Amino acid sequence: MALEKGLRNAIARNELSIHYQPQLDIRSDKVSGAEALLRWQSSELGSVSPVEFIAVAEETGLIYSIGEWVLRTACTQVKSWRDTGMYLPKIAVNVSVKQFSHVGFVALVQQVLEESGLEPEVLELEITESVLMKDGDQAFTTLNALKALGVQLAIDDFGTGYSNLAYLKRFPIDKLKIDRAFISAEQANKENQAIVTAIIAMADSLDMSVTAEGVETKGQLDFLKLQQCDDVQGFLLSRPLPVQNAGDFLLSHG
Ligand code: G
Ligand code: G
Ligand code: NA
Repeated sequence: MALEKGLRNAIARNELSIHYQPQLDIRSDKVSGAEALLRWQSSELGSVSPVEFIAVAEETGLIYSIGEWVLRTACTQVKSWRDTGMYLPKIAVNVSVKQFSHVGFVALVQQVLEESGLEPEVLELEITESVLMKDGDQAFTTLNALKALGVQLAIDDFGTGYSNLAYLKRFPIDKLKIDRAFISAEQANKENQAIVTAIIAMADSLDMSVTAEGVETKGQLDFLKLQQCDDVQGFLLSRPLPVQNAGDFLLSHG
């Protein structure tokens, strides 16, 4: 299969890159972090969406080397930004189900933190609810080991899965990222607004912070501010940016 073959060589051929999407602390109006989003510019297939190739990487096991590359590249880049005085308090890195479940994952995170010199609290790992559902006891052990390293833990795409209050409180989670389906302008309605309000209240009672994804309009931002949402991410602030542009963004928003 062309995709798998191309993906196998993508790292060696320097075809992978990371785009950084800034996040804003609503209260202080300051940059609070960025999410690392993987990009693949294939010599044969052109630009391929992560939605497509992450699935293939999971099936083939290529996710281990690709995930390691993302973690190392993002941590090294952010350490370098911080060392040169650019303000970026946090870098969020996506972790796939398979990557998270791998026995060597915690050791890998520890190794990358040591090698890059990045302060552990600056790294935020984004996992999906399915990670918690797959094997709750294993997830519990791994999440606690990651917390012991000092990293931050976020649940991605929150609201789309099965998580409930009783279930979530068992795990050492620092943040919920509300799925952009609930924020989206096309789906602006009372039901979605009620879900957002409920998620924020729930997170607050569990001492978790909340980031809203996919914020595209001032109206959405105003609503989230009123609901006391902590952070926002979305096209209103910025699209995901190539590394050079992300650096420029940080310089002009520091
Ligand atoms: O930015 P964008 O449309 O391309 O991202 C699409 C999806 O790909 C998102 O759901 C995002 O979480 C996922 N994704 C992007 N980068 C990574 C990555 O480094 N690892 C994993 N596992 N998923 C990623
Ligand atoms: O949370 P996840 O990693 O699944 O989401 C990241 C995805 O969301 C990426 O594909 C990114 O490009 C996309 N994205 C980021 N901000 C916005 C936005 O404001 N609107 C829309 N439609 N997509 C966004
Ligand atoms: Na994500």
